[in-house]
Amino acid sequence: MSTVIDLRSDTVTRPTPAMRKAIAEAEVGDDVLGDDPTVIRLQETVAELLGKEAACFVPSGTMANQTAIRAHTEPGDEIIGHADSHIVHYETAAYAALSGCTFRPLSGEKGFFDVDQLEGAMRHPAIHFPASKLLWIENTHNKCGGSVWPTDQLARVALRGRQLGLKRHLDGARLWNACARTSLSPSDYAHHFDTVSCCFSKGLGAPVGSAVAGDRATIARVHRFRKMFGGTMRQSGVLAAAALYALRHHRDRLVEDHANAQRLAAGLAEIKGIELDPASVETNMVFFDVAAEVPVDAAGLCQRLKNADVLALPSGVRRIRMVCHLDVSREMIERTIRAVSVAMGRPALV
Ligand code: TLP
Repeated sequence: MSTVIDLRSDTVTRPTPAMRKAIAEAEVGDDVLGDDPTVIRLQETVAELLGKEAACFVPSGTMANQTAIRAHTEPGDEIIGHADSHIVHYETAAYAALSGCTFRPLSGEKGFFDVDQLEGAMRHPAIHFPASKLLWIENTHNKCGGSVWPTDQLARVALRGRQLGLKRHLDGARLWNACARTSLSPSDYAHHFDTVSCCFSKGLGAPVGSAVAGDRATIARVHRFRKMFGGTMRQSGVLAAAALYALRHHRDRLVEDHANAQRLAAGLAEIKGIELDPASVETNMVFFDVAAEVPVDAAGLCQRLKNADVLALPSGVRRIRMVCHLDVSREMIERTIRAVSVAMGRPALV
């Protein structure tokens, strides 16, 4: 019997038996009243890991980003970041709806930009303009390929942001993948930022949860806005226990996902009609294009793959994303390569 290979996202993982055991054994309390011991432990663990004073556990990456934006800004403020940031494409314009902010989009290969662009995007203080307030960096960068910011460039841009008086936030939904790629620690990245969001339910395999870390005063505001946005939970220690388990046991294995992504990219690149440079794959994501002359587009190819029990998501008219994670084995990668070959009308390689 063939099992479904789900490469739509690294969010699709299911808790392992050991994680479920940790969930079952979690000590809990009412976190609205601030007395869930497992949530407290998770928040302390995350703060320490990121080298920050405090952290706040939230239900999703979106809420992590949006509470951080709300904590740093006032209506009429502007966020400066890459045009393909997750908050631009996939968070329902919440920075505008919930915080009353605008977004100043910068371009740049792989989701990166440099100091001159940042300087050029700053608004002069005048009555007409929004106020430049928050520098936004995403690492790894999702829509731009799971790319990892070059460390010196990230340090340079973040430093200039501080000199220009900006608050600086890192969307670190996949910070763990960046660390696995570079061998830098989470705090090596986090110290360039005022706040960092990180996630337990993407590469790390927990069912639910993200966190925001920063200084005590800012995280107190994040706690307030989490409540306002409806994200403060009661006995959420059951979720925090899964996150703690994931942090402890699933970070080191991310290199396996990266190796699987490399193998997948190498295999797909051999298929005629697939456009993919394996060198573009830096972490757990593989993006490729279906060549213009192929008589099927991304949605059509994904449908054919679904019929073969391989799930992937279109990320453009001819672009497809596949994401490696905890529930994807090397054998599944080989099966995926064969399935794509067949779906493209090529004989399956054995
Ligand atoms: N990304 C999801 C989808 O929303 C696209 C995915 O499948 O990759 N920041 C980044 C960089 C993200 O990739 C995501 C989720 C989030 C924030 C939001 O996290 P959630 O889905 O937990 O709200």
